[in-house]
Amino acid sequence: MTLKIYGIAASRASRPLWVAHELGLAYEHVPQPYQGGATRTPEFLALNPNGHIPVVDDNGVLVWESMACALYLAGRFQGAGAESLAAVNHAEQAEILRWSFWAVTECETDALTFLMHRVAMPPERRKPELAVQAAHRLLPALRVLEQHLQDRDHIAGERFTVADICVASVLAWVQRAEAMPQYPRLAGWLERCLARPAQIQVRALARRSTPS
Ligand SMILES: N[C@@H](CCC(=O)N[C@@H](CS)C(=O)NCC(=O)O)C(=O)O
Repeated sequence: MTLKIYGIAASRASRPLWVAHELGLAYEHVPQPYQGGATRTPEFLALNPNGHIPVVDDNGVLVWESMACALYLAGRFQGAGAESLAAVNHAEQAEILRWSFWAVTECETDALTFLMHRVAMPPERRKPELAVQAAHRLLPALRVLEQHLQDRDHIAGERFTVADICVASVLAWVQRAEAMPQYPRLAGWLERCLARPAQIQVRALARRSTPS
């Protein structure tokens, strides 16, 4: 098999994995862990010198940075019988790029802080006030997306695209934030994204890779 996706699904590797499942791609999943220095071996650093997952290896074409991996796969592959996840014109491309970059630059840091201090870290290490502050800082950005979604069901174009994956994969981390009900269009869109079969499959993979 020539397409490989490195990274356990309970990580940002879920982004390219989500694209692969939406498109029904044949790929090899290498469930590379990231804890305990696992991404700092010479072998892994040859794939990604930053020492992070995910990495996509498309027959020797190496892609790292999770959003780049998702955007690359969506542009490179068309699913059998599936509608394209990639842009079909320049206007859609502009939407896909701007919202994907928006998710990582305007939302990801605070969304991750919220996730870690509200949900993911062991309770004794959580600082609840950090989760509250991060959620508060996110409000203006969430308001921008709420307005964008007022008269549309998807982030870009008239259908589900890779932009929905890039943005939903970040905002999933704050799905349970108290402020969400203030943003009903965003909350409804996020719920629909996370209910997609491909996303459910990736979450099942993630559960298998998370020690209980
Ligand atoms: N901006 C990068 C961040 C990648 C990243 O930090 N990945 C984490 C897992 S979600 C990782 O590999 N951490 C291991 C480490 O930094 O040593 C991306 O989006 O791909």
